Amino acid sequence: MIITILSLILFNFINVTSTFDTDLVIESSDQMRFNVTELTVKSGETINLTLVHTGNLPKVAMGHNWVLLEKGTDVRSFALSAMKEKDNEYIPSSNVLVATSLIGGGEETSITFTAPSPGEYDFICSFPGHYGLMKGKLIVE
Ligand code: CU1
Repeated sequence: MIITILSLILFNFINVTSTFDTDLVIESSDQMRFNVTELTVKSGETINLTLVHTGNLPKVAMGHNWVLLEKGTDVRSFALSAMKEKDNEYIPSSNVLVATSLIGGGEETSITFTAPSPGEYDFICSFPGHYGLMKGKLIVE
């Protein structure tokens, strides 16, 4: 009985300590879209974000990533500079808070980060030509 109780306590402890504050799953597709355009989190939370590519097209033709930009970033000029960063999976060295790897159809990738200070942040896919359709807001409360 005592062992059962102890193992339950231990199990719950392990369970709690290995869980993120917030798990977010974002789908992306061959139609060049994210399935969400607005996400809300709380400042300081640990976020585990998974980007899923539900399509079939390869990364070179329909690659997707999820890039969270610093507050106040000019999205259009950022996306134009990202186009030149092919060797770095289209991630420029400035204005990026967090970015996933670039993935193709059938793949998924995850990142863990701490939600920044309260405010609104733009997120995009920085693959050339995608930011016009693949964009949204992360709202941090
Ligand atoms: Cu994309």
